[in-house]
Amino acid sequence: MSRNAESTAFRSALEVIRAVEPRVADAIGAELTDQRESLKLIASENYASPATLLAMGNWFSDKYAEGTVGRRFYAGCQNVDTVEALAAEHARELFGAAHAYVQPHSGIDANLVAFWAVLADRVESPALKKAQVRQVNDLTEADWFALRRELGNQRMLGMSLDAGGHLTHGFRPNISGKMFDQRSYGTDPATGLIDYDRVAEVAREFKPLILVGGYSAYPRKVNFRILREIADSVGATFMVDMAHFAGLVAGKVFTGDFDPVPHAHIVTTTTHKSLRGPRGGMVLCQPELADQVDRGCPMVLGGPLPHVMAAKAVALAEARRPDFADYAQRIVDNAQALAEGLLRRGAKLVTGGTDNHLVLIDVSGYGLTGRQAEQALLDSGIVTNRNSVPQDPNGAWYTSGIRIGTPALTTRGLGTAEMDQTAELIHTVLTQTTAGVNADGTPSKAKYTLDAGLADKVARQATDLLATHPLYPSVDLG
Ligand code: DSN
Repeated sequence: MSRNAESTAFRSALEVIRAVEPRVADAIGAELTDQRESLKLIASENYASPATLLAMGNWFSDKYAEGTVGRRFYAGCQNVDTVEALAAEHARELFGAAHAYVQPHSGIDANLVAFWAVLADRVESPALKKAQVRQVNDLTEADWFALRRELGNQRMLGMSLDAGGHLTHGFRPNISGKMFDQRSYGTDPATGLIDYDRVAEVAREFKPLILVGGYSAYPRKVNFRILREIADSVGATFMVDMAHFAGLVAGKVFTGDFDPVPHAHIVTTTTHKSLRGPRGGMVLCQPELADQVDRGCPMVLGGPLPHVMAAKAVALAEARRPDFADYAQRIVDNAQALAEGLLRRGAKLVTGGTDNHLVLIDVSGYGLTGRQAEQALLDSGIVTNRNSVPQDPNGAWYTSGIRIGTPALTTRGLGTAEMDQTAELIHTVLTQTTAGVNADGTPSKAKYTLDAGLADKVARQATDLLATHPLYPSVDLG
């Protein structure tokens, strides 16, 4: 594909949009400028390819396609069938999965599909069988009432939020916490690592229906073979949410015990993080859960988004190319170089380093909360997000951590030498930021002081660092 064709495609699209609502065209253009000029270290973000982006902007968006390939509730879905089948085929081949469901609109949706597939398989199906009926509509009122109570009375065991687990793994502010009786496993306070013996102990006591593996802020590999053994020992279904590290699985950086697909009954992911696809979700599963997973829409999902499934097919085809494995390895090399650069400069890192795409800095070592550090870094052109650390004294809003990740900068082509320079910029900002005080003299968790001249200087250095690695070099908006 010539650079010229990509430039023309985006320029023409903006021209068409500008004729209707110029402020939207301006905002799209401004977003490209902002992304080009900032050091994007948000661990869950990336830059999708022009082909992936363009696959989303078309008339597939106009089509309703409830159902699955070849079994739709609407006529005229032959082209949607083509892209959905392609996306699923690429996903199965890429991950070595028996079944792939590519309709979820997000990671939360993918997890909901998975939870309800397991509930249907483990709770609903046995109830239907016992009542000798084929579907829920055939149950008596009394049996339906009993089944609803049973569905709402199940247990889930997942990683605790402050150890790096995710809100959708059974925490109360999320629907999963209202659906399940939830318990958490944390990490060893001395090492910050998952203590598998402790997970086994909690599983034995709690006897969950679902054991969830996976994280959004744990900087280490997880041994999924051991978690599967624990799940089997208590009769739990083993689910893994690999949203953060799907790219590392796709790129064969995580193999054997660290690849969740051969070990889990069901695996969920987003497609836009390290996997570098469009914003969306996906479920992979063993054959016995396939029928239930395919009921995701209308069970918990609104109509599928065919334009996004088209983009998933494009991005998954890209991830099957040999150069994706090289990309995935560079993500980890960069994260490790960033971690080493920070450690050398005196930063305190959760678990003391990283095996994956992310690094969690405990900014209490700088006398700051996560919120103060996040804002000071943002003032300096460095985009990160605050995150809890294990046993965080500052809670989930202010936090004591900054989570940084390398998938996006690696896509831009930055390497380990630039990661060391990035560590220097982060260290400079965090050592020069001072926590503020409230009007009553108490320490503030939000206010901070950072010399504006220094912030500008770091922002310029960040832009210089990025200058040799232009973002979307093929796209010139003129
Ligand atoms: N928003 C994603 C993240 O940042 O980890 C998942 O919740």
